[in-house]
Amino acid sequence: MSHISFNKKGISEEELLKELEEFLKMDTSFSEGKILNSMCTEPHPIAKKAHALFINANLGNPGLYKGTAEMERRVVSFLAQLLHGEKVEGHILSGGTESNITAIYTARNLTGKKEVIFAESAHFSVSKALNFLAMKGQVLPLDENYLFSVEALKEVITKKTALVFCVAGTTELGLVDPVDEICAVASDYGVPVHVDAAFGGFVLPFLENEERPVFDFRNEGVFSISVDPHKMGLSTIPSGALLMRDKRYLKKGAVDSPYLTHTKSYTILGTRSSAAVAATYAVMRHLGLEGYKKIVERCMENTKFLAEKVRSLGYELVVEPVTNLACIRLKNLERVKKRLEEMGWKLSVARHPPSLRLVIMPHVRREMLVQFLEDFEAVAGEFEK
Ligand code: 0PR
Repeated sequence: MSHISFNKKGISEEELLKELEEFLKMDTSFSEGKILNSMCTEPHPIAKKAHALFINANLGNPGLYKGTAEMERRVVSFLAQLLHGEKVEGHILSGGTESNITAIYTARNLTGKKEVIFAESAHFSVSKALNFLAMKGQVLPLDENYLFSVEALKEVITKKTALVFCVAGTTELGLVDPVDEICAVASDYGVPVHVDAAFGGFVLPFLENEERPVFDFRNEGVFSISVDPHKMGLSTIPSGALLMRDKRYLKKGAVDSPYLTHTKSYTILGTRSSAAVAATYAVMRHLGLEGYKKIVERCMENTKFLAEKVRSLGYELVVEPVTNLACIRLKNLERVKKRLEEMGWKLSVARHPPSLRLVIMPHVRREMLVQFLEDFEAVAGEFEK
């Protein structure tokens, strides 16, 4: 880490801005950065404006920020409508990690039980939650389609299970677990189901595909859903949301906060950066359902374009993309990735199964993909053939 002394006198704004410019150059920009490994994207300009306007807001003390608190209620209501749970309640949190931890915490408090069942494809925030909460995990292997295995669930679920955790839009492959079948099994044991739609929550509602399992509150067994406006919702960071079917569930984790304007605190964080709540409200109001649909459609067209081209070059995808994510099987995965990274591409790999993972977010333009495909053809041609 570089050492720089904390000067006695401050530096001028001009000098400081120059310094900041340098730091900005060191960061990767969405517009020029060849970023194919991020589930976040360039926030919508309206989100950035709203964020700046509400930079002081702190929903840790909502009585002082009544306007921001009202925006939070409205965002929760928009998300509830999007996910077909008109009466559900929730909070805007810092992202998928906090939402998942809160969901697991609430399930533990509600059931008094300690075991969470999840599949290998679940995001690593589940492991953090289990660790913090001193709970136990039952990790299921994936089925032959890389999905949560309902058969494996039947083998391990008992009345002692606190929660079944599944995903709509998995981090690695972008797949949707069979939430309806999972709910059917869980309900036989009276076990609640959490759906992590941190990524898929702003994608799946805008896709027309009758065959896809219904992942949202239309399934009676779905207890809670995580959905992140700071991913495909085009809001600013930090913006996640946790929705719960029943208000009573939300109260389960509440503690007294006697000296605040509201005397119960429901969220893990106390002081909460709430500018992103304003940003989420702004972008959702501004884009509306149709605006999001267009953005998601463009991402899906680009994903399909990429998939077809990759296949025409003679390579195989792990699965047909369900959301805007494509993974390519490669024999020399690490070598191909390294060489492409040397060419400036920002890439990641999936582990289940090992493959080159490409996330086609709104900042990924067609021209960027064409350029990537050219580089990929050359590099893979060298290492794979
Ligand atoms: N649930 C799912 C399904 C996720 O994919 C993620 C994050 C989370 C929960 C956790 O969300 P937060 O990171 O908001 O707490 N998925 C990406 C990942 O960890 C996030 C990401 C975003 C990674 C931008 C890289 C990046 O540049 O891989």
